[in-house]
Amino acid sequence: MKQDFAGWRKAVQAEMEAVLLSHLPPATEPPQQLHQAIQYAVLDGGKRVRPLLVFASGELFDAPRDAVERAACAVEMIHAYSLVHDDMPCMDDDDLRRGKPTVHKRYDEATALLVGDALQSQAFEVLAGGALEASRKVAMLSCLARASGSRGMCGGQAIDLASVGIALSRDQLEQMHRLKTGALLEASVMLGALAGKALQDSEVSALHAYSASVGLAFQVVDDILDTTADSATLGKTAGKDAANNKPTYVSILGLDESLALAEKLRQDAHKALNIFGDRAMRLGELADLIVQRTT
Ligand code: GRG
Repeated sequence: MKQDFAGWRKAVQAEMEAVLLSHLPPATEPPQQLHQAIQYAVLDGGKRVRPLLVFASGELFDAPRDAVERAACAVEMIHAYSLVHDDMPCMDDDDLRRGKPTVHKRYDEATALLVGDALQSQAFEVLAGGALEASRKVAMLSCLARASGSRGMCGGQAIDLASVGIALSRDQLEQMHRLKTGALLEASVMLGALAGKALQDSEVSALHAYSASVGLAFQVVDDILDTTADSATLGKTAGKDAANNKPTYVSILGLDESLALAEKLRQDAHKALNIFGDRAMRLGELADLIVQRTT
């Protein structure tokens, strides 16, 4: 019998904690402060949504466990680096992340910069390792590089920084989020699949449609939680978007329409998975989690 979703999620999260630790330099290795700060940024925190997506699509395509773990580590390392840099004074200037002081507050700004830089390199080193055939690794490296660069997450962040106080249209807001948040979530789904058996074009299209819906849903829900939840629950400063005069789904559509949009995107994600039948159950459950989450 299949494990229930809560049990599966807990098991993957626990596995990720151990695997991330094994792929990070020991905190005792010089330069100790940098290595301690890297572990502080990555371990013991976060929902691990991206690794869960990698595991779910890896299981759907029968990918070897080591390749799934490596891909999940790589994407979580890129995500952790982005949070460390995003929190710095030159960007969002935040004191709280994952319920703890941000890296530049706990250590210092130079360390935070280096933590992000080192995590980005470490992500690609982990992805390049392991026993998977070279052509698959190249496809996966290229997928993650594209998703995290200026045509993906970094590009989205640049648009975000330039949009403070500006009235973005709904289309412009969507484009920003597709890059800033959606690109890495989509890469998570694709990396799990690329680590497994060869994909048919129809399967690639279905995964793209699924990821586009969950990627956007993730951000719509993030905007909703920013206005409805408190900092203690979120583990990060709530209400920042409004305080910083940043356009959000809630500011453009209002709360009720944003909730309805998140629900529509959840249903779209499920529809995209139809071609896989029951085998895509975990990806379906993750779409539900992404929309129904409270943190
Ligand atoms: C600095 C290059 C660079 C990029 C930063 C992702 C990002 C781009 C900034 C994060 C700012 C932010 C709060 C974006 C909203 C969506 C988001 C990525 C939230 C954080 O992700 P979660 O909720 O975090 O998955 P945890 O801590 O659970 O891993």
